[in-house]
Amino acid sequence: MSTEMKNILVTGAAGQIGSELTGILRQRYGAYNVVATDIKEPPSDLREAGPFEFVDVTRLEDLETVVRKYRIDTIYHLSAILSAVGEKKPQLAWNVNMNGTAHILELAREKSMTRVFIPSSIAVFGPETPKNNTPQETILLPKTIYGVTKVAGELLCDYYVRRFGLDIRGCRYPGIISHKTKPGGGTTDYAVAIYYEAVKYKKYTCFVKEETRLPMMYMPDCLKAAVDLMEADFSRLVHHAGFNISAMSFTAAELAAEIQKHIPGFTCTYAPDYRQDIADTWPNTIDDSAAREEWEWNPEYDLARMTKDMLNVLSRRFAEGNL
Ligand code: AKB
Repeated sequence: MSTEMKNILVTGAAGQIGSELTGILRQRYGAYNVVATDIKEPPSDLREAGPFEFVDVTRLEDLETVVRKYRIDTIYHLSAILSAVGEKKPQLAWNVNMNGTAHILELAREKSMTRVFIPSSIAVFGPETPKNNTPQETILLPKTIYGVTKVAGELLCDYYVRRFGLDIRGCRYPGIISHKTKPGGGTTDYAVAIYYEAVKYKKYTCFVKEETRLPMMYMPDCLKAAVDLMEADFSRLVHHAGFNISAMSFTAAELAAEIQKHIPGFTCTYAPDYRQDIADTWPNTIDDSAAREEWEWNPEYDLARMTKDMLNVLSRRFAEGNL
């Protein structure tokens, strides 16, 4: 099996992570070697800078066609239904998350692919998991369908590594904060929406309580995790599909207070909804020592640095009439 990543496929390329990771991969590995795919229309920069194909990951034949056409040897599988939408549409979450992952893994096996990245999430944890400094090896009893599919996905990935000798990698992303593409249907989405609303209206109604503390990460670190993990030396990896990774952790009130340092008139009120129940089952902070040891994971952004950057970018776009 080759160890080179030559022809790369990205699923979910129009989503929050995909819309930025595709660009990074194109810079690193060549624009025409990275095929962006999604079920929905991509941003124009993604379509113009390299190949794009419409693919529904629940349809194996869609994936097979693209894999054959571009001789794909590496996949970044980002398509997923997140936690909040998953609770509204559990059958859809099961179909997209489980069948999508199973299709990717089977294609990787059939075509003896070089490497596959399938991200997991802090949603694999549940109320029985230790909440602080959550260990790498711990109780995985999620209460959301999204979490159920992520635990099953991790187990399936590890099975393919053990049983078929494939190279499948993944990390448990916390809430991801970014300014290019808004997240779709997650519990941690308030930590993105608050920045947009602060810049536009100087006020925000948050759908979790002020004392809700969750692990979060800024997009540059999220992208770095995907690239660093995929470029890590396989022989050093003890874990494969479910690396804990951590960058920062804050309560909704701490986030609002950080924004107030830049926008003094900003006010945040709290009106918890069904997403509070999901947030309450997830950890406060994560122990990511395995990722630090096995592939030198090292995040760069904390709450202060991220907030400065988010507000700079969004304020500029607002001033240009572009928000
Ligand atoms: C969600 O909130 O569902 C996601 C996640 C933590 O995986 N952002």
